[in-house]
Amino acid sequence: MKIKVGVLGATGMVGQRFIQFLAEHPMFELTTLAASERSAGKKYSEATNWYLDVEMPEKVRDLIVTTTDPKNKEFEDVDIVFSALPSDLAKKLEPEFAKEGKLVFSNASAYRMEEDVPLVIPEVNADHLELIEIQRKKRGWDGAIITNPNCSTICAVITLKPIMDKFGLESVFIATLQAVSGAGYNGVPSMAILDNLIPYIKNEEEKMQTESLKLLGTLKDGKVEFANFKLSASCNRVPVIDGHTECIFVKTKEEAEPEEIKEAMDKFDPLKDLNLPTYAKPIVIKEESDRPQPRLDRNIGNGMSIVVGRIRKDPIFTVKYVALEHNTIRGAAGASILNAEYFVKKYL
Ligand code: 11C
Repeated sequence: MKIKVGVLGATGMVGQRFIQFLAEHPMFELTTLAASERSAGKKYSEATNWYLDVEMPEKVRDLIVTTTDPKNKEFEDVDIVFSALPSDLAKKLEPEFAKEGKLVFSNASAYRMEEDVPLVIPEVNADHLELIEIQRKKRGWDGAIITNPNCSTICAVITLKPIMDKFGLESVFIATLQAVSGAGYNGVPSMAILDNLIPYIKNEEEKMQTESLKLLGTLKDGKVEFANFKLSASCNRVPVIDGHTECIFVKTKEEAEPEEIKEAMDKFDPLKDLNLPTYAKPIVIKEESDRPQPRLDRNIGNGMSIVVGRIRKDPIFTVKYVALEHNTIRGAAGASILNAEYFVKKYL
C-alpha cells in the first residue's frame, strides 16, 4: 500500500516541484496540499500560479488546498509531509507536525544545522539518519524532522564525496553561478537581471561552508564530527532560469590526476541497487569542452544527476572542474523526496 503524503508550501516554486514528482509516485500517494490562509479553501489550480516547464498534473488540479495546521482532517492519514516552507515558517510549523507523529522531510534551512537533526544526501551520508532516534528522545516527538541541504551545497558535495573517499580533501574553493529560480517564486520575473550579475546571495556562502562539512562529517557516538578541510565559497546570481553552475577547485591530500578524479566520480553510484524511484546516477560526466550548460544538461537523469565537465589540472589546486545541478529538482524537491524514498526502503 502507498504511504499517504502531503506538501507544505504547495503553491510556491519548490512546492510545485514536489507536486510534479509526487503526483504519480510508486511509493507515495499525494493526498494533501497545504499553503497559506490566502490559498486555503480553493482548488489547487486556482490557488497557484503554475510556473513550471511541465504541465500541472491532472490529479492535483481539483484538490482543495488546506492550511498548514497538522490538526486539519486532511492530515489525519498522512504519514509523511514534505516541507517547501520558507525558513521562518518552517521553524515554527515543522515541529508541530513532528509532534503530531509526522515524518517531516524538509527542504528548509531552519533545522539543518541543529545537532540532533539529520542533514542528508543519501548517496553521501545516509547513516546520519540514525540521529532521528536521538531527536525523538530529546524532543519527545513521535515524528521527526529530516532535512536536505541548500541547493548549491548539494551540487558541490555530491562531486566532492568520491574525491574525498579516494584522495582526501585539503581545501576546496567554489565560485557559483546560480539561477534566478533559486531566489523563489519571485525569481523568474526577476529576469530583470538580464545583462547583469549579482555577486551576493544572502547567507549562501555561509550555508555552503557549514552544511558541506556536516554532510561530509562522520557520525560518532550520536554526534556528527564535522569534516576537517577548508572550504571557501563565492556565490553569484546570474540570468539563468533553472540550473546552478559551480566552478570547483580542489586540493587533495594525496596526489591525483584529472583522469583519476574523473574515474572516481564516474564510478560513484552507491544506491543503484536500491531501485529508488527518484534516484539517477549521481554524477554524469560530459567530455565536450563547452559543457555542462544549463539549457542542454539540467534535465539529465530527470534533473537528478549532477553534470560535470572540464575536469582539468590546476596550477594552484590539484584539479578544477565545472558542475551543474537542476537547483529546484536535485537541489530541492527531488533531494527531499529521495531522502524519503531511502528512509522508507531502509527503515519502514
Ligand atoms: C538560492 N540556494 O539559489 C538558494 C536557494 O537554503 O534552501 C535555496 C535556499 C536554501 O538562492
